[in-house]
Amino acid sequence: MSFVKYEQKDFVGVVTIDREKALNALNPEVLKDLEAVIDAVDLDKTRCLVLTGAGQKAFVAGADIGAMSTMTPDEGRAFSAQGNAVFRKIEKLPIPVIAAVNGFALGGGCELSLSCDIRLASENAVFGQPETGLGITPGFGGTQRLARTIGVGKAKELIYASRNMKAPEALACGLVNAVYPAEELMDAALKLANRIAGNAPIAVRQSKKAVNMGLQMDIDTAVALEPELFAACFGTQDQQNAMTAFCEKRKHDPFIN
Ligand code: CO8
Repeated sequence: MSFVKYEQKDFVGVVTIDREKALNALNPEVLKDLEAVIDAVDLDKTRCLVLTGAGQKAFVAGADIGAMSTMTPDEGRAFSAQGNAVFRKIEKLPIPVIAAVNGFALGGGCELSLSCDIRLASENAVFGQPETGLGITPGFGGTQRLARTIGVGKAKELIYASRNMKAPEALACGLVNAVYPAEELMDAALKLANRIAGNAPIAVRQSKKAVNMGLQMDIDTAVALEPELFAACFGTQDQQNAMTAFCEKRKHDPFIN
């Protein structure tokens, strides 16, 4: 039995962390299942993923505290490395990933959402890095991605003080793009995913690559990268069909590449 479910809905894949009794907390087995599901995504027929948690209460309430409570430093290092490897794999997927944050996204849960391209939240979502209150640092990328996403000062405050924030504050600081009533979240996430899936797949992938790679470079190197990724779109059937359709003032055909 896997703790992570996958459902294909046309060009969109829905990944659900399914360990509801423990509020979808991540232990090594759940991380292993998540990695297996991500590895199995058919990138020829999937253009966007939505990642969520099972149930009404939690996206992911963190790494499994019970499992961590008896870890030695070496075991802690291995667990941190395992989570970081899986989350980096999600971040580096060629297709966009939307986190539909349907409740608690604490510790490893907040970090998992940060490895996604876009976060949408339900009104009952709660974000935070409570690790210092448990005697540890964030260990699945939180010290890095939270600061890059919401700014250094705010990230340090949340981490040092182990202070959680509710959906409106997460929206105000740019951690999430939008907040919805819980019952509308999944529809909103699928609508956005389908809109992304309706655009030219190669162009979307090149755009993701440009933003993510560019953020790790100095601005001169980054703006030199952009023409390369831009150029790679020319000559695709999608580019030719869409631009010809525009010039001929007609609706373009569905994107195919
Ligand atoms: N780990 C294990 N079990 C959990 C976790 C968790 N993180 N969160 C919830 N659960 C379990 C509870 O133990 C409980 O199980 P049971 O029914 O068997 O007692 C069940 O889920 C339901 O939880 P609650 O009864 O506590 O539900 P409440 O609605 O009362 O509270 C909260 C919900 C506020 C989310 C509460 O459960 C909570 O505070 N959970 C812990 C949140 C937390 O601190 N998360 C951060 C963990 S640290 C982390 O994520 C580090 C990541 C990096 C790791 C690096 C590797 C070394």
